[in-house]
This record gives sequence, structure tokens and C-alpha cells, in this order.
Amino acid sequence: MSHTHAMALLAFIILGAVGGVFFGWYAGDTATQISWLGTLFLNALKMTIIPLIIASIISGIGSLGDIRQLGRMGGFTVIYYTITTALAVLTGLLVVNWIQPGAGIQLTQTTVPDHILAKQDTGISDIFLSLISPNLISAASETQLLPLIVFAILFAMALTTLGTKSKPVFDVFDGINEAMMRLVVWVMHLAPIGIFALIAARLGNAGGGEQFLAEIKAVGLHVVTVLTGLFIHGITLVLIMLFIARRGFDYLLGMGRALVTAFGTASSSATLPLTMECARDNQVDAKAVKFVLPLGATINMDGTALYEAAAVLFIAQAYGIDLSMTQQAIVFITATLAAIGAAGIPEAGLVTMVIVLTAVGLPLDGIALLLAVDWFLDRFRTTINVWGDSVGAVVIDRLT
Ligand code: DAS
Repeated sequence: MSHTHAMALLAFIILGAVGGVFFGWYAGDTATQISWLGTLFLNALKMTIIPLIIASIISGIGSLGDIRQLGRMGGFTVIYYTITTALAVLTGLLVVNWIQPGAGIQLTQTTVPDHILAKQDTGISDIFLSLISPNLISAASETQLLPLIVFAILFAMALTTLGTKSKPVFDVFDGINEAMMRLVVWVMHLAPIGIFALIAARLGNAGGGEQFLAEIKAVGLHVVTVLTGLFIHGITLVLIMLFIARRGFDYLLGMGRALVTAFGTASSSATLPLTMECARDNQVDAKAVKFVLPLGATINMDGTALYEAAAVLFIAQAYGIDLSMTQQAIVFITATLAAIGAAGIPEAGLVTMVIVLTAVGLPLDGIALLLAVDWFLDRFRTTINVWGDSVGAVVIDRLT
């Protein structure tokens, strides 16, 4: 896609997002009538994910040639993800200890949905178990990307050991990858109307502008804390882009279509095809696009990790519980790991937060405080998740 075409599309996507806020704000419940348009766009994106991810990873590993380069790229990628996620959690902890959003909160007891409470039996071991699926078809049908990515990596590694016999197979996956990227470009043109409908319907579903503001006010300082932390981490990632990846602000602009789509869909996985297309349009090396981005969309969630640390301490403050440094260290570790286990779907961060709350013995009821505004904060943390993956691609591209 040409730069002019990309920038024009970005302008229409931003227009769609802004229009969605206004329409949802004033039309309220009526705006939910157009939710099917948003669902159509979301489904069109999701339709491309599985074939694109499988083909891009296999094709990406096939293009590495020397399997040791995979080890090098994989090593750098995991180190980058670990460092930036840890930085995000640290930022979240510093901001929530500084602002103290939970102090003086009146606890209004409401119930926590069962699907969130069900997560309390999830331990850290479950996150590692989620790497391997015994049934790839069911993993694909539930869009569990991590076990599919692990399989694709192992399959491609096995393929590289077959020497010349593997070339025709890699050629097939190269072709599937190219065709899927072309399909993604077509779907991307639905983004303006799709994001308009997604935002308008969700805001309308929250009762429109007035009702939404009342919900925000109830936990206003929590929202301010999370948005401040995400903004700080977003700047940290910009500095990494400038001084480590040596890319200019044109890269941030070039990733704009994916970032606004992340905000509109609140799903890293659904946005992943656009993230890959934007990175490709921005001259990111194909190997980094095909390997780093799919992995990042599933295990690198800086926004989610930051949110979980900040939200857990907000709940502790609201209950008047003062967490010791040791307990905050436990929050630091479990928030980092829980973010790895979070799926790239809406509300994932709220669900895996149960792991962190359980680790420090905090009441799960506290999640009820966050429910009304989670859909709003989810959009910002998903945007930071995708931005973290995008910066990762150019950092790995430069280092390998
Ligand atoms: N919505 C998740 C994502 O797609 C982020 C989250 O829920 O924290 O990245």
C-alpha cells in the first residue's frame, strides 16, 4: 500500500473512531442498533488470523535459512518482551503508589461475573501448560493463538531439517502468507465503518455519555492512574523506538492504522493482521514481521501487565490493606506472568488479574469496582500492547 493511500486510510479510521464516540455519546442505547456492523468488521479480521499466523510463522522461519538465527531472534525477542513488560509493571506500581487512587473509595458490593471468578484456580503452571494444545483444531476454533504459534514454530523447525525436500513446502506457505496479507489489506478498508460501529455501540451500551461519565467518576482516580501509567509507558516505548531501534516518528504514524484499530476492537489478536500489514508497509524486515509480531500479540502485553499491577493495588487500597514490599514484589512477578497468559481478546486483563489478586490474598470482590470502566480502559491497554509489539518488531529487526 502506498504511503498516501495508508495515510488517507488512517485519516478515515480516526474519523470513524471519533465519529463513534460522538454518536455513542449522544445516541446512547440507539447506537447499539449498529453493533452488527462492528461485529462484521471484527469477524472479517478474525477470519484472517489463523491461516495468516500459521503461514507467516512457517514462512518466516523458512526464510531464516540457518535455524541458529531463529534461536538468536527468539532469544532477543523473549529478552525484549521480558524487559518491556517488567518496565510496564514497575511503572504501574510507581504510579498507583504515588496517586493512591483507592484511598477513601466507598466499597459498593456488586457481584463478580462467574467467568472471571473461575480463573481463581488458575496457577502459573497453567500458563506454561497453555503453550501446548492436545487438539490444534479446538485451539484454532477458540482462537487460542499461543499453542498454534508453538506448533508452527516446531513444525517449521522440523521442516528445516529436511534440507531441499522442504523448499516446495516453504514455497506453499510463502504463497499462503502473501495471499492472506492481500486479504488483510482488503479487510483494512472496512476499518473506518467497523471502528465507528464498535465504539458507538459499546458507548451506547454503557448508557451513552452521561451514564458513562457517572461510572468513570465513581473510580475516577483509578482511571487517571491507569491512563497516566499507560501514557508513561507509551513514551518509554517511543524512546526505545528512537534510541534503540533508531526509527523516527514516521514509524509511529505508520503504525497508526493498527493502533486505532487496537483501540476500536480492544483485541490484540484481532488487530494482529493489521499490525503485520502496517509493519510491512513501514519497511520492517519480513522475518521480524512474521515471527516477532504474532508472538508479541499473544505473550507481550505491556498495557495489560501495567493495568493488573495498578488495579490490584487500587483494590488493596480500597479495602484499606497496605501491601508490604514483599507482597508488591509478588504482584510484580505475577502481573508479568499473568499478562503472558492473557489472551489478545477484550477483557482478558480483567480476567487474568484474578491470578494476581489470589497470589497476594486479596478479595476477588474488588474486581466488581472495576467492571463498569474496564471496557474503556481495555482499549487503552490494548493500544499499548500493540504499540509494544510494534516497537519490538523494529528493535529485533535492528538487533538481528
Ligand atoms: N484486550 C486485551 C488485548 O487484546 C488487553 C487486556 O484485556 O488487557 O490485548
